[in-house]
Amino acid sequence: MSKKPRHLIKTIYTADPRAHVYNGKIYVFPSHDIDAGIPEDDTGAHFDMRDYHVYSMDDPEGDVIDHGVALDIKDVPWAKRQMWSNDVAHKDGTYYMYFPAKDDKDIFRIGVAISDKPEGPYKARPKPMNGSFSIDPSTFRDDDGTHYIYFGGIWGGQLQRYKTGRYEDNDALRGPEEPALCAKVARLSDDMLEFAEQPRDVVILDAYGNPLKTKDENRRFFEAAWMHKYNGKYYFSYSTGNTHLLCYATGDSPYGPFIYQGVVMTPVVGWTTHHSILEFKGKWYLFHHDSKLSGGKTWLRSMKIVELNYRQDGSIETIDGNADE
Ligand code: FUB
Repeated sequence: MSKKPRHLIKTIYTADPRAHVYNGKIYVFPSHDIDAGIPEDDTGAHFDMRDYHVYSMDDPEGDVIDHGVALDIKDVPWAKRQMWSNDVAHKDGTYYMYFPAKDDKDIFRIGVAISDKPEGPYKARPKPMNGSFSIDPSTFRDDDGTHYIYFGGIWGGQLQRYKTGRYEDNDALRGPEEPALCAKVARLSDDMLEFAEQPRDVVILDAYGNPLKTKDENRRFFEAAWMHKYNGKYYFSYSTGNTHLLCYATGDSPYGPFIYQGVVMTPVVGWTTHHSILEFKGKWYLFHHDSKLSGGKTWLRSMKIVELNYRQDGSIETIDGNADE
């Protein structure tokens, strides 16, 4: 594969691709961007998505199959709007889709929908996960079979409303010198339907062992949490949001703490950047998105793939987010 990103789908707009290997194929679970005619604002109201498609490919260079609508908001009893970035986990022949949406109080919650096939269709549970909040759930299965869920996003993702440990209708972030808000991680219950524990902070430290500060906008977590493992190390990667970088930090446990390492991808066209990292047949790939095909419209993005390389010391070579196909 060329070192330049390639678009995966040009028929509809797709964003936030989360990729996994199931049954020897790559399955991609993106958001489905639409033009809902809602003006752009800091709460992300212009991202008014209403369903999810699932895609598969036999290999990273191959044709991309669109399996159609796997879950529609009209079939989710508790969800009112904004189906943002989702992800899927597999256990004992069942596939579990985790997805955020706003409820009737305009608060993001995370729901679960179930299928016996990765491509769906998925049947939503009647209520969101107990104690769930914010956005961008992603799943990680460790080598011992334990499943974890990572989630969270500041600004429109509402994570700041939980900064005291409980919900407050207050969107102020912490002060610039205070530790930045963290993504969250929780082990999933044996039945995969709930948190098995109170979600914990995914703490990112600088090289001196200090938590990154709120003012450190080029390095602190904003949204798009993703976990992968390489050579026995845990790699936590994420978007810095308003500084438009995909960054990563490494640690010795799925809970962290993680030490900041660097940039996975420089800014793409469009405000958001969001990704997943996948190994397939011994090579590594970054799935991501940009807004090139829509002429830069933030809310109309298209998913892409590019090869990702590690150096000898385990660091990731930074990818140019603006390279042409
Ligand atoms: O797709 C809507 C939101 O945009 C996602 O939840 C964020 O991560 C950003 O990509």
